[in-house]
Amino acid sequence: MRRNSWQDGVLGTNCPIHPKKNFTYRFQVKDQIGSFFYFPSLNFQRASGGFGPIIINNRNIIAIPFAHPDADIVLLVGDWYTKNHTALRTTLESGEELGMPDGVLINGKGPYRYNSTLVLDGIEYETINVDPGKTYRFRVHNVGTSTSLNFRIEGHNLLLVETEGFYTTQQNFTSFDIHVGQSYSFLVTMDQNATKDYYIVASARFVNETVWERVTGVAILHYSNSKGPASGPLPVAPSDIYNQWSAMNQPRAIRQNTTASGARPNPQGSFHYGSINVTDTYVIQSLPPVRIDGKFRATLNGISFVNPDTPIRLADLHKVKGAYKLDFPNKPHDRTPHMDRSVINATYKGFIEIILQNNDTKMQSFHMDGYAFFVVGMDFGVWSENSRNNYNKWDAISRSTTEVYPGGWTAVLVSLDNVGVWNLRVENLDRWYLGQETYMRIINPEENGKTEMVPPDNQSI
Ligand SMILES: [Cu+2]
Repeated sequence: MRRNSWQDGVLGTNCPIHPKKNFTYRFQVKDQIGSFFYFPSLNFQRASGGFGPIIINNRNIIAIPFAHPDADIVLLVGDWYTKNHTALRTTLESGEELGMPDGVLINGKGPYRYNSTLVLDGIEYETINVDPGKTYRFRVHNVGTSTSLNFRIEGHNLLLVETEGFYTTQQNFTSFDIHVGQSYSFLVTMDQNATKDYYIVASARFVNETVWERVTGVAILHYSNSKGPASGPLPVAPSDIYNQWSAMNQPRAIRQNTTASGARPNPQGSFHYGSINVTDTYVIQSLPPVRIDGKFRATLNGISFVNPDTPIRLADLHKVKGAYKLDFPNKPHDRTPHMDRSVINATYKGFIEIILQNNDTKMQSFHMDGYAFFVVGMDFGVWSENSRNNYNKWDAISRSTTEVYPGGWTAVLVSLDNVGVWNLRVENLDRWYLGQETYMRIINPEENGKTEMVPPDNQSI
C-alpha cells in the first residue's frame, strides 16, 4: 500500500489482527497501475497461503503501451513445504535451513503428471484455457517462501510489459526468472498449432536440477481447439545455473518504458532521476544467520531487527519513549552482531542511494514498502564508489522488489516523497523471520496535515 503507513500491515506500522478479529483496509489507489499481491506478513504465515492477487487498472482515458489483451490470467507461483508454518519456524529457530521445498504450486495446485515416476497420480493441477490467435496478459507473482523460480511456457514467447506497476520496454523471453515477492506481466499470443496442450512451468532456479527435479510446478495451457494432452519432456530450464554472471543479464535488461503513460496523465519517464543529486547513501549488507544471545538470527548491517511493542508512528503519536531507535547504521560495521529496534532516520524529500550487498549464501529479494525505487546497478563482488560509473542513469526500471545475487549487490535510488514509516526487508521468509528488516522513518518536519494521512479510526494501541 502506497500512501498510508498507519495501516501498512507490518508490525512497525500497525497492530496485528488477532484471531477471530478483522480489520478493514480503506485505501485509495491512484499512482500504481499494474500487478500486485497481498499476503500475511507475520509469523511465517505466508508459507501457509493466505495470499491473493491485486490488479489495479488505469482509468479508461489513459492509453496503455500495448493493444488491449483479450483477457487477463493470474498465476501465483511459489515453493511449497508440506510442513506448516509453525514447524518451519521451529526449523529456523533451531539453526537449520529450510532445505529443499516439497514442490512448487501454481495457483495452489500441484504439478500435472508430465512424468509418471516423478509425479504421483491423482494430483490436482491448474489448467489455463485459451483460444487460438488471442493474446493474454499473464500476471505472474512469486508468492513463495524463499525459492527463485524460472517461468516458461512451452512453445510460446513471453513478451515482458510490466513489473510491479511500471511499464517496461517490451522484450521477448523464452523463460524468465521471478524471485520471491516479484510480479511481472507478460503478453502471450496463442500462435502455435493446437496439436496438443502445452506445459506452463515454474522451476527452482540456480539449483542442481537432478536433485530438485521434483520441485517443479507444471500447469497446462489448453487451446480450445487442442487435439490432445501435453506430452514429452518439459521445456528446458536455463542451462547457466553455475554461471550467474550470464543470468544477471536478464534483470539488467529490464528497462523503463519512457514513453508510456503512467497512472496519471504525465509520462512515466518524465522523472529524470539520473540528474538528481543523491543526498544520502546507505550500504546495507546481509550476512548468513549467526547465534545472537543464544538465538539464531540474521542481520542487516550487524543488526537483527526486533519489532517494537508499539508501532512506530503510534509510539510517536502517544509519546511512548524507547519504542524504537533512530540509529540504523548507514554502512556495515564491525561491532558484534546484535538484536535491536534500529530504524533508519531518513530525510523527507531526500533522494537516496541504497546499496543492497548480499553476503549471504543465497539469492535474496529486497522490498521497500510505500515506494518504488530505480534499480540502477547490479553486479557481483563488493560495491565501491567506482561502481557508480556503471549505473544506468537514463531508463532504469522503477519497481518495489529487486533481486540481489549472492556475492553481489544491487543499487537503487529512491525519492523520499512519501511520509511515514516504511518497512525495508528481505522478501525471503527464512531470512525476514530471522530479523533481516528495518524501517525508514520519513517525517515532514513542517507537517501541516497534508503530507501525512491521519490515523484511520480503526487504528488501535
Ligand atoms: Cu510493500
